[in-house]
Amino acid sequence: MQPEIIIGGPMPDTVTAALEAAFTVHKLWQIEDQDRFFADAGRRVRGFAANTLAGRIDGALMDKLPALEIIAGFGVGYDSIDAVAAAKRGVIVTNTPGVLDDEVADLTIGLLLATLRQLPQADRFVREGKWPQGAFPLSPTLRGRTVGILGLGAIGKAIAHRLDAFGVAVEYHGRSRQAGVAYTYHDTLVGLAKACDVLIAIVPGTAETRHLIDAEVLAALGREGVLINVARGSVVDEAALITALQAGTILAAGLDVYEDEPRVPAALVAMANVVLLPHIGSASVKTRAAMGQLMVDNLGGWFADRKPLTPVPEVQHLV
Ligand code: NAP
Ligand code: 8YV
Repeated sequence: MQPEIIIGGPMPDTVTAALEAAFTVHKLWQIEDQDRFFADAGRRVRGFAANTLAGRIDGALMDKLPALEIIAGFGVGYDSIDAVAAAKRGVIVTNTPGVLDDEVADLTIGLLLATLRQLPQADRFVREGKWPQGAFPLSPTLRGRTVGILGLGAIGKAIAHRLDAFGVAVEYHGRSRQAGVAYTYHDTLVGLAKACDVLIAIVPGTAETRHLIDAEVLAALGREGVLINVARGSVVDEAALITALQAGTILAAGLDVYEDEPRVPAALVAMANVVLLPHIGSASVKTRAAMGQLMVDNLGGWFADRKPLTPVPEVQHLV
């Protein structure tokens, strides 16, 4: 008998098909009477394929699934899964590190250039037929800037590597100095923000990183400063960001993530100096397929011989 699993939210068709081929699948968002489901079929569910963007998986939900053994996340960030609650219940949590680093780094560079050179605004200018009336205004530039990276982990390093080719200085802040990199390390985020005029956030969304980028950090970034957030919305105090953008305390922002996705504050939508993306850092067909395959392999590895490929740190002692 195939193990029974829940899929927490819609995933690419190929990923859903791979899950359906290997497991007996329940699609949580399609179940009308969830109380009845949890009292009946839910008691047989051994695995959970978790879409990061489809709601939080907390201890209360785990308690409704007494046979649950593994929660396999579809993404590297697992802030939507309470991994500590899972570990307490002996439930494995896995994520999909590594297979999306280059894709997210590419997107970050694209968002940075789009924000500085105002590419979406220029596109709108052409489409709205404004070009015959005069040239598009001159934009800010990446030239001569110093880029600060908050979180020089796997993706942060891939971003830094790309920035090397652009000939700009890279500095960073994180919990600790990274071995084997020549970039200047700052032991405070305010110190990094003072030293740079672009700040890229690519840390996990945790209690410790919540609102790390606040009014003080934005003020330190300065009037020519540009914020790029491809981490999690929670890392930035969005109200402070809106105030800073409106007051001209910083120059511009490029955002892929928000505090209350998929809701984006109207104040951000109204601003001309902000580029807004709908959380698409890893969202190419190829990379989402690779993430999906790793998630399926984590589930398969666990059910075959209790060997998931990429368990998250909080549960590694369970493997
Ligand atoms: P990673 O390799 O684990 O790197 C994370 C980095 O953040 C590490 O250098 C870590 O420091 C640092 N960090 C962690 N907590 C910190 C804290 N409290 N203060 C300062 N620095 C801290 O993770 P990754 O694969 O690069 O991914 C990073 C995050 O990007 C994910 O968790 C996810 O939230 C986000 N992400 C977003 C998208 C998107 O679509 N926009 C796509 C993928 C990932 P240490 O070296 O000391 O551990
Ligand atoms: C995905 C992400 O949007 O990997 C992450 O942490 O944020 C993205 O790759 C998300 O995981 C889709 O579920």
